[in-house]
Amino acid sequence: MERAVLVAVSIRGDDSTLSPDESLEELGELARSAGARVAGSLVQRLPRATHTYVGKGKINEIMRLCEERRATTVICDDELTPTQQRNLENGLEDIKVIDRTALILDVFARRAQTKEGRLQVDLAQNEYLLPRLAGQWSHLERLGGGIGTRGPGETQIETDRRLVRNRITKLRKDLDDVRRHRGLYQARRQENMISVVSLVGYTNSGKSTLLNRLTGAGVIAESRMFSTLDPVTRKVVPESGREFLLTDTVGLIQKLPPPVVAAFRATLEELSESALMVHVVDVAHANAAEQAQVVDRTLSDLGLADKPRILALNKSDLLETDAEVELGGTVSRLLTEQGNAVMVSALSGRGLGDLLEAIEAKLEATTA
Ligand SMILES: Nc1nc2c(ncn2[C@@H]2O[C@H](COP(=O)(O)OP(=O)(O)OP(=O)(O)O)[C@@H](O)[C@H]2O)c(=O)[nH]1
Ligand SMILES: [Mg+2]
Repeated sequence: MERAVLVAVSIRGDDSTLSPDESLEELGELARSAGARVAGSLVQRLPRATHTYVGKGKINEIMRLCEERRATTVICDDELTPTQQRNLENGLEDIKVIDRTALILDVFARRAQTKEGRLQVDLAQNEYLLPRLAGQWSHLERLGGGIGTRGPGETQIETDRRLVRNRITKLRKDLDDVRRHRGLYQARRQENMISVVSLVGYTNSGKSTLLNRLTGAGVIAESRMFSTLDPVTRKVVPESGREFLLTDTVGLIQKLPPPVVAAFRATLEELSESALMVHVVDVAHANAAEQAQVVDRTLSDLGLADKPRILALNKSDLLETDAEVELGGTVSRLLTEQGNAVMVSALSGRGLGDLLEAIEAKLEATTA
């Protein structure tokens, strides 16, 4: 198992949703989802961003920590610029340097199952790679200008870039084809006039578990991050009331890398075709409120702020056992701030009747 040291910097005045420690905790979960073992971690507060990601002096400290903990990999909690990546790699000698984006892409690559999912991840990986190709050949670029410097190095960069660009074009086209095919299904679905309800939420909040519980669909639900990458749709047949289709979606996360958003944009935008969104929140999570805020913001960015929405406060079974008093504040705030909130537990089944009723009522109101 790969042993990794996690590194985060906190730049004065940045307005991250999570504190550096909370963000590192999440990074640790991501690392474990990618099959790594967290051997140690380190946070540095800096007045401003640097070309080495951390401060110069910190590099030796990271080296020592890696030696002490027998770690071979350093994972940074932000997306590194190509320059930061190169400088950090030079400073850390034999230690592999990975940034948050590369880690998320790695987790995604492990999870993608359908053709569309694999194409999306492949596209995101290539988009991530393109601006970083130059860095890999920088030892030749650094020779400076003049005679003899337009040698094989530069040619190689050009060749590599062209190959990656061609691949990106091809992947975009393949994705379009896959989606057009799915679009046909959607058109048929709309002809049947059956409403589509989509589950949205932070990764690991319990969307797939809820889908399984309500529809008996065998969707993988695990305590790993990003277990769902591919939209799964199943029919829900309530004991009383109308049938509707329920769709699971990829989980969201803070600092979601731009290439990932770009690659998954079309899938996420399909949410606009659903009649209603159920925002699933893990109320038992210490950062439930922050996670809900990240989801709200992402949905707004996708132009979905006005889409009818119900808040499903999931994992309520854990509130009775864990520090309920402490969590109570967040929960009651979420409950009152957002009008349509229902306490549920996908695991125990608690509140699912109420959720179905709320969905029913909202569908009546929006499609009437
Ligand atoms: N205690 C408790 N655990 C739950 C509940 N709902 C889901 N879980 C657990 O939470 C973990 C994540 O559940 P998933 O359904 O995979 O979460 P998801 O939102 O689909 O996650 P991604 O697909 O990764 O975005 C699993 O271990 C579930 O068993 C619940 O109501 N109570
Ligand atoms: Mg899931």
